[in-house]
Amino acid sequence: MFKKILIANRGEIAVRIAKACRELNITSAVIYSEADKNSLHVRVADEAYLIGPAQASESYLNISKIIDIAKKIKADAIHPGYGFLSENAKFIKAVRDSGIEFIGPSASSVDLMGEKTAARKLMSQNNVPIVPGTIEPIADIEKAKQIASEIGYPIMLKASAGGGGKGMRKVNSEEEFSEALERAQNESSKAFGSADVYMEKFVENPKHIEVQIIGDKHGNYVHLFERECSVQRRHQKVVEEATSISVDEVTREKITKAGINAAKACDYFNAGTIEFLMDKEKNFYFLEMNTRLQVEHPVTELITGIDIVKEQINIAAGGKLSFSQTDVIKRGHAIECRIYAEDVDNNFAPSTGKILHHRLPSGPGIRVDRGIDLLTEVSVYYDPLLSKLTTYGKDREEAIARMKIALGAYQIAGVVTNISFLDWIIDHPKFVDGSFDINFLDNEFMPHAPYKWREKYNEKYEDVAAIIGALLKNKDSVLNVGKIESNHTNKWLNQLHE
Ligand code: MV4
Repeated sequence: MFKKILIANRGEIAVRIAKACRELNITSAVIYSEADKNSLHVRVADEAYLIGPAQASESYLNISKIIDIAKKIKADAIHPGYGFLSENAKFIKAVRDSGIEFIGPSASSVDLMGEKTAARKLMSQNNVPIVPGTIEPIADIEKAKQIASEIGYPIMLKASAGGGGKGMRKVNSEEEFSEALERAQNESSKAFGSADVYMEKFVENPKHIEVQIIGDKHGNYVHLFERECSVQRRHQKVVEEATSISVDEVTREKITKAGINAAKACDYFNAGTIEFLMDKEKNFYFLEMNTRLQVEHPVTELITGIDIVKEQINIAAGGKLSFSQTDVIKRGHAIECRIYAEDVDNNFAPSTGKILHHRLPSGPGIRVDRGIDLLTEVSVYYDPLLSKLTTYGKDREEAIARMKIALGAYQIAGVVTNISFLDWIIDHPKFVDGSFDINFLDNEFMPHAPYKWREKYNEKYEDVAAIIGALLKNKDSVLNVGKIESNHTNKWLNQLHE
């Protein structure tokens, strides 16, 4: 087993990985930028090394500096977390070439899955359903129009080198096709350095369902069921669940099998995720594979009892999966809410500042994965994810009930957060009955309409804030506030600190 792991990341995921290291008796080391001196990952890890200025290119994305530090401190392995360099095949090669293990898949798996047409081709050959469309990039416009009319409009044009929603274009009719293709190719070549574009049938109002798999270096594969990730905004997930209320047992059997097939097809080792679109008839289609640990892994951990990060480390060290498929039992339901530093009322603009007050919810079935601590600076340089609030229950109703309590009790002062927005989602009839799809937030959340959600949510919380404010006029410490069940005291707490 490794003696020391360098965590090449920041925020909540760096904290999460450091905790796995501690359990495994592995020394954890982190890098941090000048903007992150007071970040929680620096406080939690056994060792912390300043890497450079705030700009990610000078710090968390700087391959040679990261490898230099890893060598200097004699780290056996590097864990990349998610984002940053986690799916960078050049980085993976550079790490392994310098004699350090990369806690993740082979560079070739990452390369293969990064090229979307190659991935579609491989999946279609390995019993993984893909969205009907082309396998090769579009070369001949007349032939492409022919194919489009056969699969039927609307269709989607997607960049072969794209992904995650970047470089996509919907085409509604043949009249739009030529111009749309030209634009898609232009954009793709500017954004990704490749003009290759392919075509898929447009799937109407689907759900985003993804399958968690883990493979080791000995050819063993397991799945850890699916996650429901349809509640998202501009390709940023907001609420995730394990499992999905819309996946029945028959579909679960099929989609998890497809996930395993996908992993085997690219000789994958490490934890990985296969994304699917699922339509109203429960047909599902491969979208892409994420070759990394994902933000939403806690919901899967809670329903299976498996520590995905510890498994990743064990697998990278050459170990076999510590369990087999028959050991994986789904129990209960879990929901994750992403707490972002953003101002929902101001078109979700990022909110920056210093964390002045931070009170965590607690109680049965409540887990918080956080990257912030008192006095942590939330800057413009990085993702605005502050923490992840995950609740577990014996069933979905219990997980929802606990989420409502936990959101109400969560207090953060110093930055504006999306907590009341999350509360609105969890309370929404379409969330509760499971009828939501990927268009849920676009269709239901209308900040410029009659502010329905604000009347109900913000005003309620402003009342609470006023009461707390009155109670605190005697300048008691914020730590002795007593019974606060609402995060919406935040406005008031900010004033107190000023
Ligand atoms: C689609 C689609 C509809 N039809 N492909 C967006 C992210 C990228 N991974 C794929 N995406 C989509 N591909 C076809 N053929 C709709 C989306 C899509 C979406 C998918 C998952 C989650 C949220 C989404 C939001 C808008 C569009």
